Amino acid sequence: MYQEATICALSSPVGTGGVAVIRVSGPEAFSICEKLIKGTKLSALSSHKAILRKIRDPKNGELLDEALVLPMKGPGTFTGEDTVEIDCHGGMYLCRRILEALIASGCHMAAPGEFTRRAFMNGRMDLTEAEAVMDMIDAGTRYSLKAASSQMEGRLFKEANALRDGLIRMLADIEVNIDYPEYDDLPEITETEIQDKTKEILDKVEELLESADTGMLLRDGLKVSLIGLPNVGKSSLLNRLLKEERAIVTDIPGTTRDVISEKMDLGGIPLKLLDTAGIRETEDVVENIGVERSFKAIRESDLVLLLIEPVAQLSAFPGVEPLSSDEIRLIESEEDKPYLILVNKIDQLASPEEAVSHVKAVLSSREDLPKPLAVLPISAQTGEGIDTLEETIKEAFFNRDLLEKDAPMVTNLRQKEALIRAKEALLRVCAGAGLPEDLLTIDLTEAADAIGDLIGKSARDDVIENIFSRFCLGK
Ligand SMILES: Nc1nc2c(ncn2[C@@H]2O[C@H](COP(=O)(O)OP(=O)(O)OP(=O)(O)O)[C@@H](O)[C@H]2O)c(=O)[nH]1
Ligand SMILES: [Mg+2]
Repeated sequence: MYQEATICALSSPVGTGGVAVIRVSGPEAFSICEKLIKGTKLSALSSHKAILRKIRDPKNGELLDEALVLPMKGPGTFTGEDTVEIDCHGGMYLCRRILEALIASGCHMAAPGEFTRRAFMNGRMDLTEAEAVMDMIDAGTRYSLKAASSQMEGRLFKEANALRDGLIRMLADIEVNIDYPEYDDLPEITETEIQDKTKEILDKVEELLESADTGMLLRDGLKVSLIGLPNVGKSSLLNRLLKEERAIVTDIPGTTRDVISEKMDLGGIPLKLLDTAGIRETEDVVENIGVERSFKAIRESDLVLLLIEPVAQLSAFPGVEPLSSDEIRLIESEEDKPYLILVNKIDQLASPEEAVSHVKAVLSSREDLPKPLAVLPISAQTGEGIDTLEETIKEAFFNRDLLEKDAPMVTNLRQKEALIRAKEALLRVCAGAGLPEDLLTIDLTEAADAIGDLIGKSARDDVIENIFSRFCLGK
């Protein structure tokens, strides 16, 4: 078992509250806490049962608080170590005094994430489960929490671990054939079996990778910027989506000067909305900085909503273009960024469909322009078309099947990169069909290592162990 110094930390949020939780973990957890509750032998009490005790400063016996003390014997604890939780009153000064008393008695202040790191080191959880602990705490919407809690339950771990076991078994089979040809009672793995098995594992790795886009967006939120010329209704749309008057709306062009960023829960999915300054040439220094920031917001977002304000009854003005030259330039600046065109203020239009089809006609006549995901008519003022907008975003970025079923999901870049490494190695094995088996083992080992990295296990020792577990070499 991995053992270190005994650590302590405030596990509830910093600030004043009814109750605060101080956590102590490590080999000395019981004996250190006993110094603050003189006369109680924690190791003699039943584990996982709270007791009410007076907490005193061991230095001078000063009464600090009366608190619930919960001794938990390792390894059946979060960290795997002996742990004591002190549920004290939630005063900031009081908590500081208790922590100081613990430190004076031999504790170290825990580093960020240290309890979870210890849980991992002590084999209480794998790396993906450890990562999920933080994601669960940060989750702000239904599906974000669902993704984190299913990872915490070990869904991704179990799947990845099974794939890695498959690779290790195959490696062991190959090495047995190579190293001990004289043991002809051992099963031989054929080249076709290697290829079939590799393909099967590759399919599963690819399936996991397909979940990464949705999984990572659920964790980080989809960044959506609201872009357009001044006065088209960007801030009105922000307010409409948030269902609150967050941004200032006026009929004066150039109202929004800075980027306003707000989180939004879109039916269980996290979005990060960025309302920006309307884009135009201007002499105003402040507004110019705002415009620069709008372009930065475009570059940083996952999706751009380009709002346009159509001219009423366009057909009555044959010479008027539905998209201004500035708007065309904005579309050009999207490059390969996914974007939607929102024809706003349709409450003022006799025929919103006509406006939409005009915009579509312009876009299809311009081969050089990047195509939007859709052109949607909306009214930020009345709310018309907002449901369709929300559905369109969900459909385009989140895999509905993944959201609903409890499939394992990749939720961060580290996990994704490990799987990409595994995929590349497996593709090399497939491409190397016909090569001698010992050459294939290099890439199979790389794939097993990569999946091992995903869950925090190293491959080599296990391959050896697996070989030894099959037969005794001294025979
Ligand atoms: N009729 C109608 N008016 C709207 C609609 N959306 C916005 N407006 C009006 O258009 C004007 C500009 O709205 P804003 O939301 O401030 O526009 P903006 O794009 O944020 O403008 P800047 O911040 O200046 O770039 C305000 O008078 C709004 O009330 C709409 O759907 N219908
Ligand atoms: Mg605005």
